[in-house]
Amino acid sequence: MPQHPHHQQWEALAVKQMKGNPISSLNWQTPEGITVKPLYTAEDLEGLESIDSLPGLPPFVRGPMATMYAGRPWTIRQYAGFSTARESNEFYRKALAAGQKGLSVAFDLATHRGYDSDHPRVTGDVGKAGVAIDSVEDMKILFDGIPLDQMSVSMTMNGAVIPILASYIVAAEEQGVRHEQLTGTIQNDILKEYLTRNTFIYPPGPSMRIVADIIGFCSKHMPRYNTISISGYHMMEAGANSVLQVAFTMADGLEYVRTALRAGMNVDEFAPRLSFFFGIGMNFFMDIAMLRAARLLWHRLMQQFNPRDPRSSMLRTHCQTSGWSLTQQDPYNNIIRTTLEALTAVLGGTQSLHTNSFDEAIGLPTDFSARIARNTQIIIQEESEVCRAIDPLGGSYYVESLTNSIVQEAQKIINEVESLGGMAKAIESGMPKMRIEESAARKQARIDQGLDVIVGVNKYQLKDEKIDFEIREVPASVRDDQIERLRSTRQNRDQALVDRTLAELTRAAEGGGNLLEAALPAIRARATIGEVSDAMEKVFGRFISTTRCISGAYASEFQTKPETLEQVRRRTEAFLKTHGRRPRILVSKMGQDGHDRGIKVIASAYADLGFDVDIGPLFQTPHEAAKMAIENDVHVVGASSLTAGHKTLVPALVEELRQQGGGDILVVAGGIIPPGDYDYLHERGVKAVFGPGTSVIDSANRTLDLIEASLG
Ligand code: DCA
Repeated sequence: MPQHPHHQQWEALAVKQMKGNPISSLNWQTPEGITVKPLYTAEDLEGLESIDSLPGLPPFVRGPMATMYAGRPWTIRQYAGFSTARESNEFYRKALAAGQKGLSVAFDLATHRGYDSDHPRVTGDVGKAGVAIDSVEDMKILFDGIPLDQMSVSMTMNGAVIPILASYIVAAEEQGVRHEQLTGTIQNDILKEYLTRNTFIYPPGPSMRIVADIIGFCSKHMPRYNTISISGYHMMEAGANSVLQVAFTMADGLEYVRTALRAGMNVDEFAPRLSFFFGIGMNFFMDIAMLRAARLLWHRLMQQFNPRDPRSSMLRTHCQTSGWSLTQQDPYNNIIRTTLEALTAVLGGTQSLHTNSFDEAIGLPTDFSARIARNTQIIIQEESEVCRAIDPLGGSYYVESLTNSIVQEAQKIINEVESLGGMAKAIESGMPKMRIEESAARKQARIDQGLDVIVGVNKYQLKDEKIDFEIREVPASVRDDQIERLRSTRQNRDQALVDRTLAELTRAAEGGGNLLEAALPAIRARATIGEVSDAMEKVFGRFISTTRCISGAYASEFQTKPETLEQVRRRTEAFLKTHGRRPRILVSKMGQDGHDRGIKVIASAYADLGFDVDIGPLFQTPHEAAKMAIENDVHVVGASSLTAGHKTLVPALVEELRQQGGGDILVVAGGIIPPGDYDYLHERGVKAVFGPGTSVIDSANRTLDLIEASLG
């Protein structure tokens, strides 16, 4: 396409307005490695693939449905769950009455990891970051008064996916709902757990068999049910930029397709019910383009399997606004961030959407904050009129060009993964994890230098920060309630039947039977989630991950303010001279919380700053963390908590250190900790609490102050 006839005129004017600086100085190099120019024109559309396609038709860039929101808007589906099944059920019913359209269940971490609420490893986790479910009795209460033949229910479950999906099916049976009537989605995406989220139970091999068994059972018996939600969200939250998110998610998808094909299924039997899940961050146009690029890529990648049904290569997705982009500082700003991110998802053509509550960097959403989050979507849907025209940004020079750039960049990474033998092998090699962690460390360095602006955090900070809204707290008594109900379930069941059905499940795990099918009789007999998980663990074992740490990424991104970095390095060097060794920190995650972006960033940045850093394995108990700290002779333990376990686990760590003879080891905490809990922690011996948004440089300096003060 020839240049615009007035291009030179524009250029002359622009150069003049820039006082002679070249226009290229306005180019922006994105974290994805894409160069964004200040102006896009028709020239940029030249040769672009599928610029002329239509919605509902391959390659689906403009949306999977022909009429998109003009015909039916996306599903308002808020991810929620906390405390007991009874409390969560009440919350769901209120939300549905107030305009929510689909359900999305958040389970607590004990359930995710296949532990009953009375297990000693989960004392700090029960009912905290989601609802506690111990058996089908809890599941029935969760959906009490919610007709499962009409309501589409998404369940975020990957580890204990067999007992949870079986409990859902049995709860529906006991409502009189047949399997084929069930509609909804099970996350069932185990690969990304090894990569980022860490709520796995078994090693990768048996876990992939579970995925295939679920796809197999549901394709046959639950034709309206989405058998997997292939998720990039957690990669984004762990630090992946948009290209990494889309590339690794597509590569995961390919791995699942191949697994199902290897299990003997025909591509058109299962592929139309694969679904996706993307995280949406603050780069408005980038993530609109990311969703459009994802649809194009999936269509392209699926052609190798020769699907006949067009729906087999049609990407449908759920989106969630970014939790990581929320700030604890000046938190009402989060409403605006979430609104922008929601609009991104909508303009990108999502099928279903969760909008975060503004208080999620501080604690669990309250009724008030959940209402605002829900209404954000309702207002976009019902007041803004954006639903009227399909893919309104189709044909935009910038968005189409960006879509194409993401396709190209992501395809390169997908090719790289394929050359390693697919995503399962790539994960074994550590490549995707390293890329994501590097991207996270670089982002942190840009924020700490003020290059990436976060209002209220590294710019326009409030002098006098007051948080005066209500925060929801889940009482520790929830665990007692669960334990009581577990006792009554165990008392009132036919134990011989439970034993027999569990033994049959173990046999299915050893042999080749479908695991979901084999779990159903055990769940009907009131076997608990923990017991069903154990019946398979006997054969599969429990997976233990190793935690590695990248180095150099934080420091190498830290170019604009090298003196701040050097100042901390000088301090750690001086410390080495004075004390004969470097300041040594153990970063630890206790309980079942697998969100490890924070500790990974801290670990690699502190190492770059001259600390000796030990990283504890995931899922430590306070006893184990204290033992490791003493054995490694560290000066300080940094405990990170993102899932509301801090009031139980961090004081328990201080106490364990004292009891095991390490009372001189300091404890600091970080993560999502409501400021109202700081005093509680300080009173129990925690020396400092670093909330979200604390610069790594500041936390390192304060940690050094504390260590030096304690050593006199
Ligand atoms: N015209 C006619 N029918 C339409 C239109 C339209 N414009 N748009 C959607 N529909 C139909 C769909 O085909 C679908 O029918 P089906 O069940 O027979 O396939 C139905 O309306 C529901 O729409 P859909 O787009 O599938 O929306 P959801 O049921 O909300 O499913 C999906 C979205 C992403 C596929 C699903 O996997 C999901 O809900 N994921 C959520 C995951 C989640 O919550 N994760 C939490 C972290």
